[in-house]
Formats: sequence, C-alpha cells, structure tokens
Amino acid sequence: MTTGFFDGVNAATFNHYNPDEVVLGKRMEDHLRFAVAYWHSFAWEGQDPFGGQTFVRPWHPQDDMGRAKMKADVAFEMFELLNAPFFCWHDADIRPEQGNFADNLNTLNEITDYLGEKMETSKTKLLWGTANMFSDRRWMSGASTNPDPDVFAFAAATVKSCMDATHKLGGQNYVLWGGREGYETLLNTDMGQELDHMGRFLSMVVEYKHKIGFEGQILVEPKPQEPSKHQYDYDAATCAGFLRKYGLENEVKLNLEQGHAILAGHSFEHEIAVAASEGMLGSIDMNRNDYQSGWDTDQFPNNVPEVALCYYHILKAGGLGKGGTNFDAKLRRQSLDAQDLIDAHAGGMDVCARGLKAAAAMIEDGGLEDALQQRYAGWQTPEAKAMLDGDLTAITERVLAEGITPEPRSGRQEALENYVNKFV
Ligand code: XUL
Ligand code: CO
Repeated sequence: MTTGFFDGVNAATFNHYNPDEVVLGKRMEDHLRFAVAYWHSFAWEGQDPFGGQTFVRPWHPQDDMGRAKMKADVAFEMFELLNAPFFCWHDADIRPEQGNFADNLNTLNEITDYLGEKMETSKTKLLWGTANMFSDRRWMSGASTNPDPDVFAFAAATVKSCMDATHKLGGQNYVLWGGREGYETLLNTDMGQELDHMGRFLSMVVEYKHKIGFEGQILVEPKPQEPSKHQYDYDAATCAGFLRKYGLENEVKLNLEQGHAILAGHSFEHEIAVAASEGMLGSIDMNRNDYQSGWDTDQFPNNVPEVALCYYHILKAGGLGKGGTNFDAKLRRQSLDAQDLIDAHAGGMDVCARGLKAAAAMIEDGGLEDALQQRYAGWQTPEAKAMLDGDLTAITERVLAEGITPEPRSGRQEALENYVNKFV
C-alpha cells in the first residue's frame, strides 16, 4: 500500500543519466552517488523571508510522530521513483521538535528505527546525517560557539544522538554545518573563545567517531554568511586553516556546496580545487544560486558548463570516495505538485550526468592537462628544482651569473576556454 501522494505522477526519466553507463571505468551511479535532501523535499513548507507556507502536504503540520512516519513513507516512495542511491537528513527533518533533549532523543530513535526498517527493502542508503542546530530558538546565538555553556551541552548531546543514529543506519558520512556558528555583531562576540570552543567540540566529535567505530567521514560545510552575518567556516581555505589549527586536518574533510561558493565570492571549482589541494575533498552539495538575487536560493542545478568544471576537478582529485552529490536544492515555492519534485531531481541528475560526461571527455582527451604540464614545464629542470632546496643568496648568485631575465609567456586563457567549450 502506498501513501497515494505520488498517484498519477510519472517516475523520473532521464536523457543523460544512466546509472549503469561506464564512464572512465566506473558506473555513472558510482561516480555521482546522488542523494535526496530530506529537508528541502519533505520538511520545507515553501516559506521565504516574506511569505509563509505554500506547500500543503498530507504530513503537515509536522508536529506529530504519526505524520513523521507518513513523511518517511512518502520519502521512500520518491527515492524509488528517482532510483536514488542515497538520502540525507537533519534530525529536525525526520522527527518533530519536542522542546527538550530526552524527548528529542526518544523520537529520533523511534523514527530512525522506522527509517532503518524501510531501508531494509530499499536500495537507498544514507549518505549522511546531521543535526539541525540553527532553526530552533535555543540556537540563536550559536551551538558549540554559544556564550551559554548549557547550549554547548545541549549541542554536544544532540550531535552524539545524531552520530549514533547515522551509525545505526549505516551512514557513510556525518556533516556539521555551522549556520549559527559565527556572529551578528562583534560588539558582543569573543571570537577567539568561540573558535576554541568550536575546535574542541569538533575534536570531541572525532574522538566519539573512533570510540563507536564509525567508519564514515566527518565533514564540515563552509558557508560565509546567511543566516549569521559572518560564519566561521567561511570557505574551504578558512576551514582548512581552522582544521590545521586544532590538529584535525587528517580527521575532517569538507562538504562543499555550489551556492555557498558563490556567496563566498568563489566559483564552485575553486572550492573543490582548494579542498583537493589540501587533501580535504569529502562530498558535495549540488545546487545553484540565482546570480541576480545574491542570496542562497538553493535551486536545482541547470548550468552544464559550471557543473562540468566541478566534476573535472573532482575526477582529477580521484572522485568523491565515500562522499556523493547531495541535491541541497529545493523547488521554487510556486512548484506545488508532487510531479515537480520528480522533475526537479530528474533534471538535476541529468545536468550532473552531462557535466560528468563532459569532464570525463576532457580528462580522456588530456588537452587541459597537457596545457598545464607545458605551463609548468620549466620546473622540471634540475636548476629549477634545486632552487626549492636552496636559499635566497644561492638563487641571487645564479641570477647574476646566468643573467636570468624572465620572458613573459601567454597564459592562453581564451584558447583554454575555447577548448572547454568543445566539450560542454
Ligand atoms: C544550509 C545548508 C545546510 C547543510 C546541512 O545552507 O547547506 O542544509 O547542507 O545542514
Ligand atoms: Co548544504
């Protein structure tokens, strides 16, 4: 028996995504590892900063365990219509907020047992779990960075419960996004103390992961602002510095999001390249922002050239590993129909598939890599390599002795852009 929510709705059809098609020696499904985000598709009710609920669903209002279970039934019906290999959740998406930790824990355990039963007969696995420590008013001044130690304690207990639930469901990653870990005004903020608390909190997460034998990755998700004026996990480079400062660089990786990169003034491939160069590429949240409105609109991706460059850097870095492509994307609030949920995801999956295929073709052709090798070829000479083991005096002597005078060379950007254009 089904919920009936998807009655009359067509299953996803694809023009480019074919899970079994082999790309660079690997099935497309195993490259892309698509995940549905529970929050956008099932928990969000269509509000924006100026307007209330637009979606009216049979599992609304979301304040009751019976309806939480109906929501789970609908979610798994959708995963099947999409042939989705993974999903992701926050605790607050899957169980109603109870107002105290003991009841939140009980309802989380109950609903994750229910999800576990559903997963037994479904192909859809858990890519990651996370705690929503930004929506409820208790988090308004932060979670681990809150000036109130009681909030730190509530956050620690909440994260423990969500790590336990993720572990129970065989989750492959655990994510921390610090939506309120930052500040509204420096006038009331001790940044150094807050960062030390955040560092210690993350170390406790890593210690607990090892204690319970969780083999998934711990990921932090950069975002520069929104909802806070400033967030400490500003971008990939800021996170890398933070992780090194607290000795977590070998324990924690990054979950990078397209829209967050744009808010930070970067391209998505920039964030991926930074993470890859630090050995910290963990997973991606795929979406896009509206380039005109300038805020985090979490739209489904539809720009193949952008997505192609993102997967180019992912393929170059060796792929997504235990990570995946989570659609941290929501419908427009006027897209009311159940069919819209299917069409949005199917379209996003097709865009990513086209991007992956273009990226793979560029890797196979090798044109970008050849150009890169040529550009840095000078560093293959023994004299150039010796410089890096030398010192300023030795280098100066060589510059004088050999009369070294650099001859500027073209970066050939337009030719490279033309090259990329052949594939996308
Ligand atoms: C918010 C965002 C979150 C995280 C998980 O912008 O991206 O949904 O992905 O908390
Ligand atoms: Co995200």
